[in-house]
Amino acid sequence: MVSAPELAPFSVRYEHDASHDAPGTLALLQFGEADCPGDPRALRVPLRPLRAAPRECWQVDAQVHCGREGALRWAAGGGWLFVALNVHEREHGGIEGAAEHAYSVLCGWVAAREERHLLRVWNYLHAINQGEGDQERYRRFCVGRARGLGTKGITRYPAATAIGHHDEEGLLQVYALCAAQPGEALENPRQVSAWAYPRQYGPTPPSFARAMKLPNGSLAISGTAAVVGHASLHDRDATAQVSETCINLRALLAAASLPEFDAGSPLKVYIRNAGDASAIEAALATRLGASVPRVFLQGDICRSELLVEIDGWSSQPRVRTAAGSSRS
Ligand code: 3EB
Repeated sequence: MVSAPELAPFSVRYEHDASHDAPGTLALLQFGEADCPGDPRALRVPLRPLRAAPRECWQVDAQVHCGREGALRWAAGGGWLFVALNVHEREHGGIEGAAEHAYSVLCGWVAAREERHLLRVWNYLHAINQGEGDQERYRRFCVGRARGLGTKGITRYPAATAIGHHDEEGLLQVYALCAAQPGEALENPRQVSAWAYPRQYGPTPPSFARAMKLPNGSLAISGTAAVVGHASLHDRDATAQVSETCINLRALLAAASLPEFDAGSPLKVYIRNAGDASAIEAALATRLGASVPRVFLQGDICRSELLVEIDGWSSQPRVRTAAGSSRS
């Protein structure tokens, strides 16, 4: 038997003037900026920042190789892999076909690599809430995603985010973090697992875990909203949804035995209505330490009654003290 390879240190941070050619850069996510066609690691994310937005840098302490294969772009180093794909719905008969295609290409490609464990995925699709009932585009996306994941034999779901963008019509962007060692999927004790949602939310439940403990001990946190059990709470009340979301996030940190968010916990805050941004920013300021890095992006949440969603990272502190984990 071949033993699992050692992984190099991996970290995520926000930085305003980050460059894709800094040593060890695995990915550089640029929110709403002009495309950067030169380097496969510099990915334009089709979401509009609502405040001055830094870039999100994924960094490894290792040499990085990168390239493209068809529509797919990738970078790998130290046992970690960034992979991304933009798919156009018109080439796949709609969002369901586009999602199936994106996942089957991505999973097929990843399965052949040393970094074959799909840990964390982001999905940005156009007009996510358009369509009624089971025809709603998010629900069709879920059907196609499950089919794309299923055909390649994935049974352990990655952590994920699925958000609606207002950029190019028909553009589906999927990007992911993979590694040469598996992670540990975690569920939220306050929430029904998404893959076990009842039928009322669509024909195929969403294929994601609430969080993924990465092989380095950090936590990749899925998009988290004001969902308790399987119900959305606080209809049309953005401030109350922020509070509920923060309670959900804390429950997830506790389940992972991680302390409070701190400077090593960059968060992305997706806001449906730009007009709610100030209220959401203020509500968050009372619930998160000032050192917690956050970006505010305009994004539609997959249920139309939800106004805000948060995803992010929480890194394992290097030295753990009793005091460090006892704040509540
Ligand atoms: C929820 O709790 C909110 O379909 O990949 C959050 C994170 C949500 C990921 C996905 C959906 C997804 O159901 C929505």
